[in-house]
Amino acid sequence: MRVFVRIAILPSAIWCLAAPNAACAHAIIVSSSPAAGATVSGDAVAISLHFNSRIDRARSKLTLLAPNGAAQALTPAADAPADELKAEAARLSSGAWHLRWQVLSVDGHITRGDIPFIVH
Ligand SMILES: [Cu+2]
Repeated sequence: MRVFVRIAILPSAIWCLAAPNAACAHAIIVSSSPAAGATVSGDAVAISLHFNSRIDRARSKLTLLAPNGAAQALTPAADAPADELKAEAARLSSGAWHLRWQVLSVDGHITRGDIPFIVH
């Protein structure tokens, strides 16, 4: 299982590198459903991304990429815990999908990643 994480370097990131402590708490993904590389059955998928710190949900994005490359924005559920993004995806065709996430953590840093999964 491999999850790619890129950290956007903002001016405050320099401070972050100089002081790698509690002031540097950008959001790293801890676990996800579906997991990277997972195969899921059926055409409806409950999406849940768990991060190591609180995130700013209003400034975070979830995008589903279909097997044909079409992108669809998902609206994160408002009632999820402060360190999770949850969404529902329905009517998924069979094939190779990607879930792209971008989150803003409370320390002001943006992290992003891409979770590939198969709908069977
Ligand atoms: Cu940070």
